[in-house]
Amino acid sequence: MSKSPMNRSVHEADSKAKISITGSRRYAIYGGSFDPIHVGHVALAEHAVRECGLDKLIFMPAYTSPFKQDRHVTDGRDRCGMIETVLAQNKAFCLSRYEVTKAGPSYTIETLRYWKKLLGGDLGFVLGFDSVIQLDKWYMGEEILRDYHLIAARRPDTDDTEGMKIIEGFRQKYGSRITILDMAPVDASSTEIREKISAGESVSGLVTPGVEKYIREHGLYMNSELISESDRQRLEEFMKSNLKESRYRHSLGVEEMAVKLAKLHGGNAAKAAFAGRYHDIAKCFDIETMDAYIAKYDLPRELLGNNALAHSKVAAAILGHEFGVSDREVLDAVRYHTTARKDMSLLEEIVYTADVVEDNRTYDDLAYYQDLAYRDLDQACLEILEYTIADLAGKGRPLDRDTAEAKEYIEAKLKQRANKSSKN
Ligand code: DGI
Ligand code: FE
Ligand code: FE
Repeated sequence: MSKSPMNRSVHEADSKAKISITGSRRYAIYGGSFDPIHVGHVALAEHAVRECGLDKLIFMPAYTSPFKQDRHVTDGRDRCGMIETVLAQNKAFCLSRYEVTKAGPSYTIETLRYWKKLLGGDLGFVLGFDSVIQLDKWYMGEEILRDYHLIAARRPDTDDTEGMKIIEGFRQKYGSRITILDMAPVDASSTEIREKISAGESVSGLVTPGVEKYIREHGLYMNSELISESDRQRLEEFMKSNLKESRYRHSLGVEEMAVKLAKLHGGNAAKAAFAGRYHDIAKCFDIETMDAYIAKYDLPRELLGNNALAHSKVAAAILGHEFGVSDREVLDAVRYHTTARKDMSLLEEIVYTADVVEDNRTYDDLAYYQDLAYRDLDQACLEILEYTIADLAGKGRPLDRDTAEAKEYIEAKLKQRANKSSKN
């Protein structure tokens, strides 16, 4: 480790990533795409800090090209945002936006050189065992092997005789300093986590609760077949800037409930999540804005001045026209979430019901309706329709034809079900 006296601060593009450097200290860089950071990353980081006596372990999320075609790309700001939620876990943890803000791919050696110069003296580099034994094939790999303290995570359950020979070779040839960290594999992978979220499955245990909350609040890793990553980001911003806090919370509540109902009743959880999350994006428009959209998208004139009925039609039009959503089922689930309609799909029933029984609702019978929705979705739909129809009548408001027809449809459906089961 360096003996040179150091006392300065490093300011990066983002002032949050300020790292104070005083005295002779041990630092290491831990690079990766962290998309998302998961419990395996955190466990390895903790282990490296402990075993190598690190004063700072710098998470260095890598730049990813926004033009990558093979899969979604998560914005560097979000990958950093997730890492920020785990920093409190260990006082040695810190985050650098050096690579993500460089707006272009970096060679590892460039990052290492930059930080070695900045921090002075010795610098560690955390990576997997499989990567270490390949290092001589990397760009400027010999320099990495010569000048940096390599911290390699090794799974204790694999045969690494060959790997250890290579490492011994590196030690002799380059004088490499390589610390092997034996680590029981933590069963988490970023790919698996992305897939689970996109399928509406839980990732608790695979990421920390803070990361889970971040992912949920930012709508990360939602079904990439429904919307491109850049459209999704714009849509999130659109939703946040157009909804009041309570309506935003309701939307996340509907998403959560729709996923739950989809799982209970065999629906598509990813579509349920998407439609649930964005069903009310037009709910808080003022009359002028709503009417402008009705005109713009040539929606029925009778919706003019009627925000209660217009907001679902306008939301579907906006999702389709402005955010490239083309999935018919999803658009219909949003379009008919207020009125329901005859021949409604399973997804439409799910979103219609979830809207009314999500956890943030406060009416007296919430528990009753939730329980009903879990047990019998058709029956829940029917009872919600009956309640709505009575409520509208009580207030002297006109009943929409779709609502009336939806009630008849569900009644017939329930009758058919009863007939079938009595025959069996
Ligand atoms: O947007 P939310 O508040 O979450 O819920 P929602 O989309 O179901 O909207 C509820 C409003 O819609 C409420 O004011 C009643 C109104 N509504 C529902 N069905 C009908 C209706 N209004 C009329 N005029 N006719 C209907 O059939
Ligand atoms: Fe609504
Ligand atoms: Fe709603």
